[in-house]
Amino acid sequence: MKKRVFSGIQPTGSIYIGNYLGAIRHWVATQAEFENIFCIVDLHAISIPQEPETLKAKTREIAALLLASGVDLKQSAVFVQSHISAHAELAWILSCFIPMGWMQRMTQFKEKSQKQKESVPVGLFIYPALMAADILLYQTDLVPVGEDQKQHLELTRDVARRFNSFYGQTFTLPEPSIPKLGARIMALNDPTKKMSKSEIRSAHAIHLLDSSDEIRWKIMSAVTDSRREIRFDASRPGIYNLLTIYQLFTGLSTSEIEARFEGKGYAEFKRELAEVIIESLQPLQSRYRALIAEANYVDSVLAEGASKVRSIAEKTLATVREKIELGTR
Ligand code: ATP
Ligand code: LTN
Repeated sequence: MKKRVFSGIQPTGSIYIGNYLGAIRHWVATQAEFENIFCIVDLHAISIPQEPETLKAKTREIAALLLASGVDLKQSAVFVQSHISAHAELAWILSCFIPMGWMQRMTQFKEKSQKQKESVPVGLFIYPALMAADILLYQTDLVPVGEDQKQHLELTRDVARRFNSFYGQTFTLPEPSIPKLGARIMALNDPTKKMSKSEIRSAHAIHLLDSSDEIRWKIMSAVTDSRREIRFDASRPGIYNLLTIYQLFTGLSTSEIEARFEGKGYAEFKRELAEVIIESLQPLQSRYRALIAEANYVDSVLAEGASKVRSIAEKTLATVREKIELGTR
């Protein structure tokens, strides 16, 4: 039996190369080995305010981008979180088994709530309970994510363990699968921060749908340092990040890359990096354009995805309800 993979992505902002290199590319690369479920997490997205029309458009956009990136519907199901109400129900139940202290330790919440203080929605605080529900509903073995999600995965395992110890074996304990390279792509305008969807400044991230000119401009204006040598040196975060991106797109080794740019300047390296990214994204972009023109097709893929996996989620939820003895039937 194949192991089951589950992962999620939010339909907010524009998908950028951090999401692609840290997550989506791995989903695609290993999909033949596993049984895969990929979820567009719109309930997570509304933990920060969303325009209804934008949310709808972004949900379709992400579905089309996943297909354009190579997600194969023969091997993987793609669906929208809110289409299966078991996610919200299990999230509530799990939130009753998660101590406040565990939630209060979540660094993503601390970072994201900093500016909002008292007006921060409760949903953003309990976001990890919903993520745990997503994963546990499908008896997931492996969760391929970027490094920023590691702590949420630990909480998921902790709550699964706690529930299992109260009620007997109910949930599979999921393992995180975090790539060795590319698990934390840094922002172009500030290489000390993670590249993020919530940051809208234009020189921050390269989006998968950026034009060639945008990509050239963003790479040329990426923050580096005043040194000259082009080396993989983690203490120089700007150039290190750009070299990592170059490596991930070309598949060359660190020594091959250092040799290639020996004696050359940052400008020359950046010019070549921009062309590598443009060329790598081009086939994806043209597949995307063809797919997004067929909104009905994309919607039907999502409807089919939900009908394919719904019974797995409902079975787990039924077991949970029985164990707790919720309701009388
Ligand atoms: P935000 O940055 O607003 O928090 P996000 O892009 O992190 O949003 P998602 O769209 O849900 O949120 O992320 C999808 C996947 O991309 C996750 O597995 C996440 O770990 C991964 N990811 C996000 N940012 C990066 C990054 N800078 N480097 C590597 N992987 C990333
Ligand atoms: N929290 C994740 C998105 C996400 C997810 C999931 C990832 C929601 N549910 C389940 C893996 C498994 C994020 O913000 N990147």
